[in-house]
Amino acid sequence: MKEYKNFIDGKWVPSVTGKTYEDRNPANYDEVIGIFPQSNYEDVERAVKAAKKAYEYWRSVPAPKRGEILRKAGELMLQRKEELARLMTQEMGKILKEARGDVQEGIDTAFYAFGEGRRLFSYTTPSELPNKMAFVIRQPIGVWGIITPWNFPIAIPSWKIFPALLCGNTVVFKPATDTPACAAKLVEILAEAGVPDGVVNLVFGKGGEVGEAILNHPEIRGVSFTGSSEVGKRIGEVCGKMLKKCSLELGGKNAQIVLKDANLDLALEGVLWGAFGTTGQRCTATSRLILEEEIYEQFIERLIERAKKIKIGNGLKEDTEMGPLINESQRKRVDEYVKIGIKEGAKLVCGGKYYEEGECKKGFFYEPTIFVDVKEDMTIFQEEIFGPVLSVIKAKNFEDAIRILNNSRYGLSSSIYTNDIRKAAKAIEMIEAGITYVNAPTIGAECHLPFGGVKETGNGHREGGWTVYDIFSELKTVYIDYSGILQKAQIDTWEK
Ligand code: UN1
Repeated sequence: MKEYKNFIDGKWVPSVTGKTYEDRNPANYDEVIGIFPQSNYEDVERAVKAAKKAYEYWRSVPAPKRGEILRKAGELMLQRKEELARLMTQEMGKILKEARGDVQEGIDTAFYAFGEGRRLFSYTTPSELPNKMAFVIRQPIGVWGIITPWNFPIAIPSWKIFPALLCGNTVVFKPATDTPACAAKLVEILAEAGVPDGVVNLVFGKGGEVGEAILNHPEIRGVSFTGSSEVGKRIGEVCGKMLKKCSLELGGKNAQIVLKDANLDLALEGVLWGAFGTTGQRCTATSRLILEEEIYEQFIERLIERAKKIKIGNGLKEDTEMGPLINESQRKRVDEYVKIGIKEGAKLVCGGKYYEEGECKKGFFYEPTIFVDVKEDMTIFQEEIFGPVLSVIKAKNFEDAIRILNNSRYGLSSSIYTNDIRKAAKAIEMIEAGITYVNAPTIGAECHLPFGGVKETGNGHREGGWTVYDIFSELKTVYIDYSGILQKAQIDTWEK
């Protein structure tokens, strides 16, 4: 069994604690993927020290050269795409096709970062005084703490770490305890691509120990986190007190609206993919379906029929359509929400229980689950479940559908199916979310567009696109006075 180590200052080193834990396959918990360190604050201390030292050199490397290293990393990821995808499926359960997509999102992000190395644009603007120049440059911030979830174990670390590095920052990376092997592979690739020692440091362990140590470390100047709103609020609080830069990507309760004029076949494919893809474990997953009343009954009937046919199993098999949940505590959590849904009076019409056929007995499988006649005050309508549970609700008309969609404390992704261009445009204007899809499901964000949400989904940042470079850089305003005399802004005029 492979025993993994932390990666600090360019070397694989054991944790000072000597404590370890087993990383297991959620589709078959008899299968151990590897043994990983359970690090503590002392490991973080070493990692920060290395990152701080490396920062002095890395910040001076020209951005296009930093970009070339990331291009190399992207090429290595491309060469090892299949190997990475298989590891991901074994480690966290998503089906192979989706795991390949996850790796592809990392590759796209690497190549996008490579291109950005020759841009990193800022702006120039005229001065109010003659013979004086004014412009803005981007500078790195320092050492970043990167804390990532297990649901996109290559894509999410990539879309944080690559832009951080491109801007000249160094990082201490704490991946989710459920997906350490993918993180190790990613860091291995970065080192192989030529990222200098100390620029990327990887520390395995729990949020309560490693995460807290990163968060509270005075030398860590920024924290980027994707995960639950609960943890995000805690991170925001500490970063606020310590005046650290902080970018948070948190929960979602994404809805798909289907209007009566929509292409219903398309809308059906969309909701199945949005709700049950990645076993519902995406921040962008569709967890609410809002149907206009005229099509309510017929759409539900077709939805149930299709959802019952979804092939559940080990994601390594090419014909599997839905893998397991990430772990037993997550499965229990999903099941508790289902029980609450029943208790509060929603009608369970599909699934709602553990799936334990054949080999699946050994994994954390759960059936695709659908509730209908859901009401807006129900817990399953309001809270993020992070599993294959879809709540269906009836809307009186278009306006009512938008109102229902906006009745949420989250606002990440959203979708509307309609062929009425006026309604589509109005929906784009009125929906409170960071992302709106028209005639496409709530999932499927691309790396070169801003990604993030409103309300309790985040703190106003957008990862992806060039907006992520705003997160990982600081602006410096530069004035060059070549008049040879003392010129006073706001006081002198240009007239002689
Ligand atoms: C997430 O769920 O945390 O749009 C990220 C999507 C993916 C990214 C999801 N490209 O669903």
